[in-house]
Amino acid sequence: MAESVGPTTPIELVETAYARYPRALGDARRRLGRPLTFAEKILFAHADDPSTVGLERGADYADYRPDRVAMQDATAQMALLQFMTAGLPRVQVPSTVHCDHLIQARVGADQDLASALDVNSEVYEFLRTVSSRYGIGFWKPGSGIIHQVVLEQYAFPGGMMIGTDSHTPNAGGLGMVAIGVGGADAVDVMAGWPFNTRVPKVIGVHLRGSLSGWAAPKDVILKVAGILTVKGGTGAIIEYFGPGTESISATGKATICNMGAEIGATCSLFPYDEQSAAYLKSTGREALADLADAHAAHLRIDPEVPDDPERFYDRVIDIDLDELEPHLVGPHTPDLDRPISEVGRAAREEGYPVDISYALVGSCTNSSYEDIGRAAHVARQAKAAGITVRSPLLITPGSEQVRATIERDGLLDDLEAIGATVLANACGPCIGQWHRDDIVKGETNTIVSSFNRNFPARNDGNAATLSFIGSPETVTAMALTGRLDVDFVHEAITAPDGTPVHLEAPVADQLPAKGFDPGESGFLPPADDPSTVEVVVKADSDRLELLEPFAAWDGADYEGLRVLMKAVGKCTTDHISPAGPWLKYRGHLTNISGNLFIGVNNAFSLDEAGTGVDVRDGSVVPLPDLAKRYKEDGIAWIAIGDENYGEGSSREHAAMEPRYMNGMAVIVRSFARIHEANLKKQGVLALTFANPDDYERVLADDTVDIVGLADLAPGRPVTVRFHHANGHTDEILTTHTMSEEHIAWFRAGSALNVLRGD
Ligand code: MIC
Ligand code: SF4
Repeated sequence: MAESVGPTTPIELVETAYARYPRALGDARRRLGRPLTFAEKILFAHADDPSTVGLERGADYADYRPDRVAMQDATAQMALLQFMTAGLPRVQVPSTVHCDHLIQARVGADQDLASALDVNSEVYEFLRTVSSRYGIGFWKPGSGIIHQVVLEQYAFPGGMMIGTDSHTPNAGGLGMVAIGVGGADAVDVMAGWPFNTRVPKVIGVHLRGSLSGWAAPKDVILKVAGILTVKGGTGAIIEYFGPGTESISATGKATICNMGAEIGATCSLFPYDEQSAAYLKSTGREALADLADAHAAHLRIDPEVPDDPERFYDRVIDIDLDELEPHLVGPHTPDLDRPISEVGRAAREEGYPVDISYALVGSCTNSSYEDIGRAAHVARQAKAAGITVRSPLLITPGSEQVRATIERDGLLDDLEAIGATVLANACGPCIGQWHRDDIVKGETNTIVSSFNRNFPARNDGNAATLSFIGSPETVTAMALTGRLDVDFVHEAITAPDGTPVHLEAPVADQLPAKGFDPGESGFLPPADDPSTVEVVVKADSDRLELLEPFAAWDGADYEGLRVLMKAVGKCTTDHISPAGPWLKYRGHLTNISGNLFIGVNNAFSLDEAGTGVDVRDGSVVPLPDLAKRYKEDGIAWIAIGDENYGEGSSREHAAMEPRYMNGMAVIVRSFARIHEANLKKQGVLALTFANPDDYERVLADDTVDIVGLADLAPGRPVTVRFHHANGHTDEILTTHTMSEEHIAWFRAGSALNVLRGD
């Protein structure tokens, strides 16, 4: 029987989790024969069996028992459509759904929310009823972005959760191993199965000194992103330690953990400290703070670790917070980082438009009370000097609790006084839910935001928009100057009357002195009697579609496959299955497959992104149409990817769509973690070139055989034959990360088929 789901984590759940620690850590110390990092403590305490769980980081697969599952509306639809087919009466682990992605930013909070409720009513009704029916807690639209709500209500130090969103690691700011996964992983856990993943590596980031001046928590992660790059954290937990951690608020720590997703990290983690306790108390969880205090030794690294960090971590990075400058990253990738003082020169050299067309503060990453407070301090200074924004400034509060509190404390007034517009408590422009009509598609322009991702076309659907990311205070200051090339940290900015104004470094309370105002409650508990709830999926709906199981493998090698496309360079999930206008089809596999690969730069038809060549007649057509043609004609195909293929989102649509459209394998130079897992879950072969240069051998008109499939085994390479049109064949070795269990998914057609016993 599942535990109850309420608007916050019950203390009993935390007590149960902590009760596992002494024995599990005993096992861990005995088996490893050394002191432990904090990540290891949480992992062992959540291992299905700590006495036998695999030890080899980056190699062994292990089963874990997360304490919670969280889903957001855009991914919950597919996750719950899959869960429904499992035929279970209710979820086995406390789970919640959060409605945040489907609200479009157009005019401002109230109107935008009202129109979202109207436009998405069918989907919200589905999510509400399916939650009610299966014992899942439901957070209504307008209650906030999943990760802020989780931090405020559900996260607890030393806990473990999974969430169907790549920024789930936000909860690491409160000392939780919180991992972003695809919906199929969430289905396993909700069905009572363990969460199976590779034992992560652990990267230690030693923070010295303390943050001051314009340097914000955001700048810590921007700096780390610059060091590790977008794939440097793949397969690793990034664990922060050292005295510098204590100078960062819990929400600031969450910002850092949140954006660890941008460097591919499995999750990021801060130790439990006084800041965590203060945040728990301020958000009404005093008893939890007391309980964590009583278990504090379990909720941080062992004291021996900092003396010899190289012994415990796979890699150690050292950052002196005293020397940290504010940074800006971008465009187009979150690891292209520069201190503010160098942005002007870069803009001149690279030809970035210096006028900023929009400045945006908020998102799950940076919308805390402290974030808005620091932005508001900049705004107050501007107002006093008679300065208003030169670039339009949009603010998205992270949760209803933050919104109500910043309104009560006058911080929203401060921002509105310089011309800011406040949007709904939702993802909005961060995920392309932005109705922007000041530019035409294709127009190059510069925007700055405090969000976490800046892939092409992400915010406004325009691949020519150059998107840069900085802290909320940096973005607010830039809205005032309206330019990329003003170093507001070191130089004066100009008031309308020509007076030079030196902006002081922002200061703000980390937590509201008067406590949080919860605002309007957005939580709906599940039904006491599930039989009273009807879940409706209309047969003719264009938003929702019941799933048909994928066919099982027929036991034969794959022969005569076509190469649908070969992605060149960055190919994120936003390239594979973009969000924005397509979010509306997240519950309808047939319809969303209409966006398959439309952002991809295909080596075979580089003139226009998202197109491919029909090898039968040489015509160049949009990739989703090509996939459809091939599927209708019974032609199976593969897709080829470059480095870090599938970077970004957890959306499993990026794996289900290829599968649904007859894609049999994806062969790449390297994968991003969640996407690779999603492909395997859906029965697609996820293969990596043993020799990355073999990528070059793949040609548009090849036919492809994947052989030896009956002998698939963990660690055994798979042979792929590329028959070129000139009669020559290249036999290429690929590797994979399939365990026996993953091979069983492949054979059955998908992990879901195994779960259902098909
Ligand atoms: C994102 O930030 O890209 C998203 C939208 O939140 C995704 C989830 C999705 O695509 O629904 C993520 O980060 O996982
Ligand atoms: Fe929403 Fe953006 Fe956060 Fe994704 S990154 S959860 S779209 S606010």
